[in-house]
Amino acid sequence: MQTANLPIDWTLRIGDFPKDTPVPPEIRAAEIPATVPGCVHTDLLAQGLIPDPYIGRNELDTHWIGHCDWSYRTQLEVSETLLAHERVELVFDGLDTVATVLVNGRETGHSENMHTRQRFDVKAAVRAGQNEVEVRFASPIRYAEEMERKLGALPFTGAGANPVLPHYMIRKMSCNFGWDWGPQLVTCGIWRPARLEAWSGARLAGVRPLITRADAKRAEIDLRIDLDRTAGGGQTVETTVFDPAGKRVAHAAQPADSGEVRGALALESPELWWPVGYGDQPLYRLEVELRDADGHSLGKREHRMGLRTATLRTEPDPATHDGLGQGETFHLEINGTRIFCKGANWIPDDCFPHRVTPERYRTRIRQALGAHMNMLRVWGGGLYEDDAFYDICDELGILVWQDFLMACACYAEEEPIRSLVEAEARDNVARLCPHPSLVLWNGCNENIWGTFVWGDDWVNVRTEGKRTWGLGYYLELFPRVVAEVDPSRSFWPASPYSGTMDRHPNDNEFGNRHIWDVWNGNGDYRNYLGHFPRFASEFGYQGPATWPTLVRAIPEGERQWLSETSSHHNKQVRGQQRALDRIGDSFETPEKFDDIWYLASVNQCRALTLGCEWFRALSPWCSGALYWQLNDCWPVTSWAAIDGDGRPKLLWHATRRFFRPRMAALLPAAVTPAGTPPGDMAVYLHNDTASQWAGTLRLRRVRIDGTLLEEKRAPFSVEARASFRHLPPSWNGSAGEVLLADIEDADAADRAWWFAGRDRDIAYPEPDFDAILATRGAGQELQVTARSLLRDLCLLIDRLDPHARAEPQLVSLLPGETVTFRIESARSFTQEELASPEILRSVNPFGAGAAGIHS
Ligand code: BMA
Repeated sequence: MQTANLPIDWTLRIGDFPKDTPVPPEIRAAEIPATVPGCVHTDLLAQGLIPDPYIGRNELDTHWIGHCDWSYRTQLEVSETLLAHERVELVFDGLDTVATVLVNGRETGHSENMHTRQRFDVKAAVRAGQNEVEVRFASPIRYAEEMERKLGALPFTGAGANPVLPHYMIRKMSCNFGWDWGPQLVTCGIWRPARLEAWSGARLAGVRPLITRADAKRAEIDLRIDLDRTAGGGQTVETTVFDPAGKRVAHAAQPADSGEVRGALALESPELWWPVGYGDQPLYRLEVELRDADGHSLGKREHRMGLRTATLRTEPDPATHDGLGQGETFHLEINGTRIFCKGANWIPDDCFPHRVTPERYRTRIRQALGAHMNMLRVWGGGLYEDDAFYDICDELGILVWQDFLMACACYAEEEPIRSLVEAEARDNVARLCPHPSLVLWNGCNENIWGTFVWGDDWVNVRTEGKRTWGLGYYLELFPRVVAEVDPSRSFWPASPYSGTMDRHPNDNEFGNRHIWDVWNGNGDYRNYLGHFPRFASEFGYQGPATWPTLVRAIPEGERQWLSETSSHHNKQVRGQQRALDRIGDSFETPEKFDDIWYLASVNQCRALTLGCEWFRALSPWCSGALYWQLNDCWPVTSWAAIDGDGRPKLLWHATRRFFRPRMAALLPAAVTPAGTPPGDMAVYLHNDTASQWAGTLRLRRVRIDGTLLEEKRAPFSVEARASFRHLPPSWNGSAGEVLLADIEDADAADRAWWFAGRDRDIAYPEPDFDAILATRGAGQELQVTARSLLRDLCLLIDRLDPHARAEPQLVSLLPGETVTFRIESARSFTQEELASPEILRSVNPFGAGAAGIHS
């Protein structure tokens, strides 16, 4: 096999566009320097031909781009030796989306799926020396509209506050058309690497190591090797496995006489791969080499393997669960061990995904790890991510739930879509097969649920049966592809889904759930306590981007909560207003932008804290809490924990606590449907470790001025991987009182707080504290000692330096207690700067009387 990479430098030209498209004159005839991998938007941006769509409302001035055709051209030097091969192929790892490929003016390929790798035979078109390669892209918007006319419109949603476009009629990253957290930046381009490959006889097309057994004694690998071949024969494949220390532990050679060569490998006493928190992530190395009859190498592939089994267990409950009913389990087992999945949903990290480098993936996934997550769900309106994403998850022990890319729509099952979908599924299931982190394939995002609850149009599509709407993909095509290509992986038809079409797809007792009627419904986050999912794969609460990110995107004059630009940077319909309403559930709504920003951020943390503490408390009935969403793709107020510039929001800091392996939570006891009497509080202890956790609980009832009213101690003991509820008799707080549960354990000291009543009814004391700045090593520390009770204290250091970080955040203190904020920054701060009311904030000014609101 001989390879020639296509050059990075290309030229971009505009093609056809509808008459009234506002194409700037300087673009109409221009030859624009372009980069591959890349896309039209980033090429225009690099040349200063469009403004940055992430800033202000610039996005609106770029909407014309998606209505135009575009063409990319480059020159490629090809050698005689390369041409001498039997096959010469132009290989694109990603063409976005409706692309026609010409070599020296001759059409050599066409593709209509961004998500599928493409390989075109160009032998007859290429010549020795200089060649011209051109890729013509048709407007994705006009294509999708045309497809919708051809196949007939079906119900779909997703756009949020963006103009509505039929994202469901083209196999392209759906959120590119705008989502309720993302702008509408409909682009096209060669978004992944491209190259020329030449080969003779046979080519290694893919390697699928299926782990069929992995336990302390033995691991078994059903190895499937995919070959492309010409007429000739006589090749062999040679397989070698190296253990994590680099020692060769298995070797086999066999004839390569068909399109799929199968081999069985067995390893004794293997080192097992585990998700983070359950064990290590040893990675074996698999080498597969194809040789011709003379022993010459025809190509070699290397993959890392993690030896583990992964099974989704959906089995009938043997009995009713402590007042929670009887249904079916929905839990993941790795190597036979049940995992409580803690994590979030992943969306494309940039609207232009070629900008997401392996380093950026690593930073983001490390942030998930830092927040004690062990699972990410790659959401169906985005992408099958680059291999680098899964490589990093393999290394760090982050489990991946991967959606097939269908979201918030009914999908036609007719041609040409059907074949495109099948090829896409086959290609990606095969590509991602070697990654141990990938543990579940899921059919779609909300597409079954929609046909039960999103109005007559949706329900009719399902009940009338006149049209296909995608169910065949979720119940037949995808499971069949997974069974054929990678039978070692579990498959589930949808998120949410209850296991059969005879049940409501968002049932408590069966399958997985999306819990949106809190944020989208009556809103008050305390309503999470009324939900009893087996696995919550989505639930979320909005909060703004961090201050520096927001300031970068919203010009100074527009920094009011409901200004046009602030509203533009919240893509949910009435999103900003909704966030204000939600502040109003707990607080008197302030008027100052800064104050709203802070309270909206705190509110998001409180909501997800309560939700996640609660879903953990429901273990083992519940076995997963994946909130919506880990990341953002641009500067926006959204449900994310990490904003569009990659900065951790306060929610990230809150997550670091509520997903801790060992933690305490205070929640109302009267939350099971069977119900204990209302009013009492319970201490929930979560122990997500492999050993029993025992110690003493110190329970206190304190007045808001800090006076101790009651104190008791109780021993506790929580089994490994379990949650435990301690119910102190008639323990509750009346308004103006605070309950505290402290874990007196040197290794896992923790404290849970419960403030009786809503903030607006609590007469918090004026915040009173001493702050001392100290230098520790290369950094600074701020020690704050409370003189009054302080609630949700934050050091908003990135307001002083956009690159600075401080930890911890959201700390509540009793009078006399101290917190030390560790500061990471290239610059030094003064004590006055740090202790100023905009930087060191608590919610105290926003309680009853709301002294801080009008100051
Ligand atoms: C769910 C997701 C996304 C959406 C989010 C917030 O519906 O699957 O489609 O962005 O909620 O509304």
